[in-house]
Amino acid sequence: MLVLYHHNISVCAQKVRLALAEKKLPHERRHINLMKAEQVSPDYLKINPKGVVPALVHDGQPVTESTVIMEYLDDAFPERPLRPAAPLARARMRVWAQVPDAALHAACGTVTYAAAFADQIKAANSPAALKERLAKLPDRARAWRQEQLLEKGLDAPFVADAVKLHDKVLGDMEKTLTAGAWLAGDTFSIAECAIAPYVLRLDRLGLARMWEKRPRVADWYARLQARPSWAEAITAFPVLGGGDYDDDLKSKGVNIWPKVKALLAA
Ligand SMILES: N[C@@H](CCC(=O)N[C@@H](CS)C(=O)NCC(=O)O)C(=O)O
Repeated sequence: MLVLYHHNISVCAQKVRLALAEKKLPHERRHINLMKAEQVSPDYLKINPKGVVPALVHDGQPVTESTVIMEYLDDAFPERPLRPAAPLARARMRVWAQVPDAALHAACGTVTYAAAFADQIKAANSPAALKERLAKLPDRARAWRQEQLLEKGLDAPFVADAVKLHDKVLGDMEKTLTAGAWLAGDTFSIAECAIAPYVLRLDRLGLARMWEKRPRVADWYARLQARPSWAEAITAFPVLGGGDYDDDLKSKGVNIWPKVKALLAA
């Protein structure tokens, strides 16, 4: 039996949900409320000692790290493979899959926190509760970044680099997609599952203009959204609101594009 511990709008959980949907693997899901810090509860830390989602439990055995989970699923359930068979295409897939792990994920956290989550977290916690929350995070560098973002929002010193990294990745995608329909070549792969949630996040933050002059990225994103896996893994999991994270900036009329545009130009 497969059990996925996840969160509706977590990019890393979206990666794994896309992989599960593409592979058509039946599974149970347990939602971890990140706003309520359930990810650092003693019970969850036994499953994922890093205190983050997702975690997959397969027949009682936990597997963590979204990229590792996707490859694990492909190893454990070879039907409907998500890795190209040719070694070179597979290597390219892995290079894309490690883009979030190398830096994009932290950059995405930075932009989302600065733009949306910081205010929500501050509204939901007293200063003492905030301090306690940060103290519980196992990753101290992450805790430091969150502290800065809570204090300074989009003016935190590392926000510009985070925005520029997203821009660079979009540029790399545009270039890569001249060679094939998908990031690792001619077939949909783990590379798509790994990168799509980050493009979706920019979209949800009202930053789709970052690819308005990147037609291949726009086309790739549209093709992903047309796949049945998108409905199953993404659209079926709406923003929760009501005491959980809410990244629905667009509907709230918040517009960070002018600030992001200025950061990109600086
Ligand atoms: N490298 C990990 C990163 C996991 C991660 O950072 N997950 C985020 C959600 S996307 C999380 O659980 N954050 C908890 C928090 O904000 O404290 C993976 O790929 O699984």
